[in-house]
Amino acid sequence: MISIPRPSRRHLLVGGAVGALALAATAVLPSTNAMAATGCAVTYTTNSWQGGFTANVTVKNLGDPVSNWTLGFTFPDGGQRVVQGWSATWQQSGSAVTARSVDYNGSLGTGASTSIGFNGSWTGSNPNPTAFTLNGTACTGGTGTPPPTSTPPTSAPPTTPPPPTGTTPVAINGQLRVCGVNLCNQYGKPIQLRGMSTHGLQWFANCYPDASLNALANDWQADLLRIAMYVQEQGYETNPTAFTNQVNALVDKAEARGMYALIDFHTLTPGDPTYNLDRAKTFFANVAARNAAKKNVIYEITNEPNGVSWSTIRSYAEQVIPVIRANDPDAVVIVGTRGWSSLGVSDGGNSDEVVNNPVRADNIMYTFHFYAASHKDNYRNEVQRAAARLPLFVTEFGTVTYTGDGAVDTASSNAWLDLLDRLKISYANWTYSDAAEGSAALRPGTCAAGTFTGTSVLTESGAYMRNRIRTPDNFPTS
Ligand code: IDC
Repeated sequence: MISIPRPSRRHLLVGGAVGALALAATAVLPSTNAMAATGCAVTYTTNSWQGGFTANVTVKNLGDPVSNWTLGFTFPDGGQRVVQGWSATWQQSGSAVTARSVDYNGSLGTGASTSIGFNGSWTGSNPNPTAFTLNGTACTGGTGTPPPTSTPPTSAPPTTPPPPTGTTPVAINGQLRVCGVNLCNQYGKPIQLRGMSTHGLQWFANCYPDASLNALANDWQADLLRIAMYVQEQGYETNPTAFTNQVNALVDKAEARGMYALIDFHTLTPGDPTYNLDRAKTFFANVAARNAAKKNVIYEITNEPNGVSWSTIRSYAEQVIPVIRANDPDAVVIVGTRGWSSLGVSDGGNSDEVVNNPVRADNIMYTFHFYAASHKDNYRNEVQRAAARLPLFVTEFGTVTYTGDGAVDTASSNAWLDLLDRLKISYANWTYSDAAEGSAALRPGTCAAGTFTGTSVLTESGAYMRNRIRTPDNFPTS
């Protein structure tokens, strides 16, 4: 390698990468080699379908270390739009797109790379952009000129998380985030979480002592506990502090057993989530601040909107999500959909309304619910169609009818769960409780008796679900 005299080295360090890049661009550095001293290399790959695409972008810093950065590029076709991004703050103005670094990937040492991406839409054609800038300077790729070894980067490059130290779902997968249409683990790999939902905490608090959660984590091998906190029906609205505490206690119990905790703001009647907007803001500000440091928490901001338009649900989401983000910036948030979280199907609609008018926030997923004996092929077909375009999470489903009662529909339940397994869509089954109804996993009287392990305490639905959930997860770590 030709050694390049760098008279302003001190200045370069003070100025950081922007200074270095600016100097390179104005040809202060001598020789043709200096012109090759580019600051960054970008790879941009897409997976495209009619009207939509996922873009994965890798940014490699070839200049001096940066502590925050902005990537810029221009879409070649005026019909291309960023719909939902991740791992950066995405903005689009006309055809110009910027992605600003977020906390965890803002520090990029020399030679370090980070991956970001987005889901987009297109109308005319969908060519990839070819020119990129990092902090305003063109990324011309290539190998660049590394800094002298005597001046090491001032901050370490972001590290790949070390191998897991435990075997629980949270120990392996760590902090989750949405990537493309999937839920991804700390290694950036798509995963599926399988678990159970509580029944209403106001009625079934005695179903969730330590012994019950031990059985769920160890005997059932569940990945996930959904904590169903009704807002009406003698729920949260009657005693916000007590219900908030009850939810937090269950978050801790799930965490202690390495399970994810899905905090469900269980609105049902009335179906318009904005009826509970102020309560939602108060509740989520509290639980998000209190649980911000935990890796096992996922927020479900409204259970089953009904009798209300998608635009109203979307507006609710865009008011509640910022409250969560302000307190817990990196957690996944799940947004209910029209028609009892049926993606609109139970109201005669479909997922196009969400795809065409997505919630303007990143790291979010959308809810789909079904009851296997009531909801069959037309719902399954829509889920399959939507899953290519939207990150979906089945936060609640039953093996029985939508009333929560009746017999297990084994054929439909199999068809559903096979589909969700294939698409890696996470799910929670209604309910891990001993309610006297077909959807409950535990036989009536189990919770009072206090023994939860094995199959003798299970209903038909419980035995079916335990078998499905107990099969190995094989979470990918590389
Ligand atoms: C049901 C319970 C039942 C309770 C009823 C009203 O199983 O014991 O009396 O709620 O609170 C949903 C809802 C969920 C329902 C469930 C079954 O999210 O709250 O639980 N269901 O009807 N959506 C579709 C079905």
